[in-house]
Amino acid sequence: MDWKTPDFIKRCPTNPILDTGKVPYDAAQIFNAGFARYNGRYVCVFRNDYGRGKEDFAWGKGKTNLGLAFSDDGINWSVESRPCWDAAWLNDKEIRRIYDPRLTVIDGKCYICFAVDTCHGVRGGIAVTEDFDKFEILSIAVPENRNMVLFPEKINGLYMRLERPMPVYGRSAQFKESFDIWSSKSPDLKFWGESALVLAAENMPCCNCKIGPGAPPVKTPYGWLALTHFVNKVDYELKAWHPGWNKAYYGGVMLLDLEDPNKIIGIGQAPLLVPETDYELDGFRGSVIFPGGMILEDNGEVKIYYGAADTVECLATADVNDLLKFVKNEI
Ligand code: BMA
Repeated sequence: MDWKTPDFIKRCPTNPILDTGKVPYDAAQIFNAGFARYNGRYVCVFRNDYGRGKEDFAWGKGKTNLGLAFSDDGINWSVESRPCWDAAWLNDKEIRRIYDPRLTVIDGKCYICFAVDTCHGVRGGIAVTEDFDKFEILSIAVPENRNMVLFPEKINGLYMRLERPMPVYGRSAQFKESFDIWSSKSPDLKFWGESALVLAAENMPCCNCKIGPGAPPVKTPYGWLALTHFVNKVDYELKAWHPGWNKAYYGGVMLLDLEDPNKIIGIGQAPLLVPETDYELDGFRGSVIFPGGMILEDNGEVKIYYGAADTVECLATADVNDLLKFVKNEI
């Protein structure tokens, strides 16, 4: 597969913008973060895996908490002295780990979607915070579901999320891991319904496995820009600390109808982000790009944040007009 990241995507020259070197507590991998502009600053909540690393790789030893960082420009980050959230603080024996946070600001409050590993399956949670110190959990979906992202405003009177359930029984052997992107709606961010299939994995260009939402969608006059990730399984071992790793993750982008986001009105026919640099190709799981944040600046620059190789956090930028042309296959 010789796809290439399109030329209009510019990787930040100081990538990775966040790595363990910036974290003043136990940290082995910093990745799959959520981003927002909040109260005049950029804020980032990142996944921190610790307790095992490249040298002492062993299943079962690893732990995860969520870290917090602030920035004035969205590029240079300073990490707070302590993690901001940890499943251990919830005092709930069912919940083992929270990870892969996604941030959406709605009416002045910051909402955080996160994956939850529990003793009885993987679930998708939504919490709200105003200070990144106290988090109030609003809902946690039934298993198996994760990769949730919230739209930043109500649409036709209802909140809306994209999500990625993981159905195993209903699919044929050929599509066993072909998980799709769905949506649900809610009057209050607690009760969710009207679930609908938005994009089936087999309809995602360049993908032979599963897909999922990337960053919370961003509004443009032409539709909601929504980043995705998608997976290509290969029949050889990719460079990684994880023995036998064979799934390459790419970033993709689509455009959803403003009034009815279940309707896809444009989708990039090629990957938007292809793992190409050392920090994307080598790490815990090499060849992984996992977009989790997108910020549209007033000058039309779009900041795209992504976890790379499940090890570091990176930034790429693009002009919003190029992204809009890309989803319409005009470039
Ligand atoms: C997914 C999740 C992500 C991870 C990705 C690549 O299934 O576990 O957290 O980044 O795999 O390893």
